[in-house]
Amino acid sequence: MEQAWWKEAVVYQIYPRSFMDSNGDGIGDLNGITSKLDYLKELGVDVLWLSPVYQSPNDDNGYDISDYRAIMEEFGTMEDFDRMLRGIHERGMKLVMDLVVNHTSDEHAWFVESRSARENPYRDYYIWREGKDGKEPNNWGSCFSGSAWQHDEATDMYYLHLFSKKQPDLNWDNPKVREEVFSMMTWWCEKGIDGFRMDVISLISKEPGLPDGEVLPGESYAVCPCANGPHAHEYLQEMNRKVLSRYDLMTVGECAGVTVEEAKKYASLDGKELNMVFQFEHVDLDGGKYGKWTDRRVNLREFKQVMTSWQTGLEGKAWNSLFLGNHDQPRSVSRFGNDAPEYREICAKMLATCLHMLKGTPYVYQGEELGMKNCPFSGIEDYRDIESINAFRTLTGEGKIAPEDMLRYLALRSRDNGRTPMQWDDSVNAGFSSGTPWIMVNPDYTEINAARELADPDSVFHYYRQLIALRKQEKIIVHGVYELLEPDSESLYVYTRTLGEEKLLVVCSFSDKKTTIAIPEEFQNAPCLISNRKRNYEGAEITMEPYEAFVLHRIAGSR
Ligand code: TEU
Ligand code: CA
Repeated sequence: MEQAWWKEAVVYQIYPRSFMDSNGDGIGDLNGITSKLDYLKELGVDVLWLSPVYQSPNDDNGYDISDYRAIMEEFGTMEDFDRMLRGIHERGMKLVMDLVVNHTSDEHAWFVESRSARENPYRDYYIWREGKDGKEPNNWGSCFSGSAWQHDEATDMYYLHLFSKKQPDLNWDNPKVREEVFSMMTWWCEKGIDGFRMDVISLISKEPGLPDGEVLPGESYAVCPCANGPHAHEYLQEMNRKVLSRYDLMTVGECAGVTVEEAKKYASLDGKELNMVFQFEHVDLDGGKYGKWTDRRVNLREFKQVMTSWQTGLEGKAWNSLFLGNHDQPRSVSRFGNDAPEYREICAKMLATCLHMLKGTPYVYQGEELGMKNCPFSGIEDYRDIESINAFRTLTGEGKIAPEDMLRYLALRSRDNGRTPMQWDDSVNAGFSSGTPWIMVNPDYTEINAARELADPDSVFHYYRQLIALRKQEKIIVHGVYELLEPDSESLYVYTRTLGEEKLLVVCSFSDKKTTIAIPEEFQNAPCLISNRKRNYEGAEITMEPYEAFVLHRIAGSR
């Protein structure tokens, strides 16, 4: 079994704006992160992935970078960064930065030059096209509503932006762009960082000729057909040769639209591109006519099918990342489980068991280890995310979704749910800030907060700490081969992991009803490795409580 530190690691994602505010301006910052490193060490995570901390006008909260070699003023200084990095390394942890190079901010010096004149040397750093019959060059839509093209008066041409119009796409077909990116990456590696999470890296190679996409019924624009473009792997192999292979890094590509087949290339074990990718099939299962803006629930059988296709599809060929939440998703206990008071904690532990016992590198999103849940936003004025605000304006403005329905969908699915301040204790603003937070604090912070959970050995926090510790103790959790059991069950997710003679049986109930399961003979009376309820798991049949989860461990050589 090919070992590597990034296979055995557990990664913790920090959204710096919402993690900890050290200077009372209501915005999280680097010194705030540094003040919480001991908390993260106690949790036991190995790697910290920071959402972008570079200079940015924050049109998309840092995913619109105006200077890759400077720290966002609101987050602090480069000295603060160096202090944080030292603190991370002193505690034996590693730092992964968020690499956002499919696009820059429109305030980046390159774009300021590029838009100034058609013959400017930086013109081809971006994707400029003439309009067609007085309209945009093609029918692609932006992920943040509207067209993916913005007309620019100065040179009477359009530029491409798959996200906001303040996020112009870089032209990766231009070797100068690739060299600029590789030299910037090297600059950060020389500072001692330990890896990159690569933002929408599957979109960097656009189809030559930028052909129209398919406009779905009821839609005004086509979903851009950019994922896994003709040169994506070529450019990543070049990046690997010129930068990644020269350092001991962990790399994860955020690959919108990636399939298992494509992932075998992006995350191939031959190390020619990246270590792993984020796939999105499991978090696209509850989409509808207008994408994520629905109140549909994930169907467990479909969820199991998707997770199984990735577990078995990459086995022996590539490495999986494992996540249920991040800064773009609603809170996992609300979305995949049940955040009602009587179920929230046991459900959060069940979801953690289900994810962390799979094969791959698990990602814990800030607050997930506390069982933080969706926030009771009320009016559109509570929202901060450009995706939420644009979607509300467009979908209600075009009469596609009624405002009261859209507010319901936003409360269920907006990215803002994962961006409310981290809940440290039951003091004002959950101990996040002595100022006015940039986004509302979830009022449940008096119940759900780190201080309370650190003091409660049965808390969600301590359950995550045990799960993370087990990954270090039991090689089978990292390397065991996955196999799905009970595929047709609508309420139970049951799977095994096998390493030589050793086996795990993982049983997770996604139901709010009691459920009975027959225990395979080879696991009857096997010791319980971890469970979210204290009880005896011996015998041929187990009747489970709602959202109960347990793991039985058949140790090599036992009967
Ligand atoms: O996300 C890309 C992406 O696919 C998201 O837009 C996701 O599909 C959507 O938010 C789900 O509703 C990355 C970053 O994670 C995101 O925060 C940025 O807004 C985006 O790229 C542009 O940089
Ligand atoms: Ca601050």
